[in-house]
Amino acid sequence: MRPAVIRRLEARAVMTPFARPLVTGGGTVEAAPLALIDLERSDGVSGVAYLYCYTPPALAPVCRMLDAFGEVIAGEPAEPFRLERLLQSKLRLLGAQGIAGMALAGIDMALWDAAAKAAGLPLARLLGAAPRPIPAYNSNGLGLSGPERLADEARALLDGAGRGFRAVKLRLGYPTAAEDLAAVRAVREAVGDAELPVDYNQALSVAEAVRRIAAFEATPESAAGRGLAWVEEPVRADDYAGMAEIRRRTRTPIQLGENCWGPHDVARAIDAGACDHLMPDVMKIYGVTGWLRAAALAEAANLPVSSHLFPEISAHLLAATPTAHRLEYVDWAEPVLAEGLSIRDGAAAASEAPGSGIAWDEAAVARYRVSY
Ligand code: SMN
Ligand code: MG
Repeated sequence: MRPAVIRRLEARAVMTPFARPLVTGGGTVEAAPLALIDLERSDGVSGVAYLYCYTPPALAPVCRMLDAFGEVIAGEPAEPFRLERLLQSKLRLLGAQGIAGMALAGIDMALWDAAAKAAGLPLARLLGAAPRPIPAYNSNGLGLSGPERLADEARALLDGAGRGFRAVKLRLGYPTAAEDLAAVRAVREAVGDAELPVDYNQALSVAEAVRRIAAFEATPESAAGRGLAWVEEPVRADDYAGMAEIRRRTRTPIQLGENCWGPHDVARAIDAGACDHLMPDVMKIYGVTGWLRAAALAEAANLPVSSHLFPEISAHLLAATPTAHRLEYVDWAEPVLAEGLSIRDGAAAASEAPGSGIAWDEAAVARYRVSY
């Protein structure tokens, strides 16, 4: 049988509205800039994937990079490992971070989606695993919005329209430690015994992180076993020595990984003893191919692995991850998806449909499409 080759790549830009605007340190985010990828193979199978571009000005450049890479891979065998090598070689001198690394990852995800569809299998099964329930946390809110609004939002997110979450994530990094503590207290009161991870998005210095984490650890809630599930990115994401220092001086697990570019950054973080938990982002880790390699490193280091964004494909990847821990649930791509990820009793389950769990709602894509 002749191997399928790449026939065509199409990139489309959309801005999908958030059901619940997210207040971050950098302002309120109301829509997600997504680059949609359709990759057509010579055997008629098409793979799809999306990239989350974070900031609207990055959307057009990401789409243009995808178009340019589409020309590089046209006519090549549709083999993810081989094309990862090819695209990495094109980026050797530039560096495979930022827009170029994102495009490489999106192509990899679409290639794996197509491979799973060609095999008639859900991606998890193609990878040698079975779709299974992965405990999820609702990450669709709890930004830096102040204690009054947080309590109501925490209750709503935990219920998650009947999905029965047992965990929600709270963003921290207010100007003062007292405000952080008040936010944690308000949410803890609202969610009872639910699991409560917090995310600093790199806001603190090492010294300030130690002070604030020690203050959480000194609360009666913490003594009563209702401490924080983890503290995510307390300092600059690539300050692995700083993260290791915080780990030596506190007890709460340190989580990082969403800013690791490829398995090599994961290897460096592990080497530095930077974290207790790892949460690769399927985009920045270089797609399914990079995830598999990062998951192997985490297994060897005995680190629990959670996902970052991209819940649909991540449900498949976590099913195939030996130390799988938590799935981060966000609904940001759902406005353009034919179907969202299924979550029952707070656990996500990858679908049994062939592929990576992503199919476009074309009418919605037309509605939210923007030019580039
Ligand atoms: C995050 C991701 C994307 C946008 C805002 C905040 C956060 C997370 O770091 O881990 O969800
Ligand atoms: Mg984070």
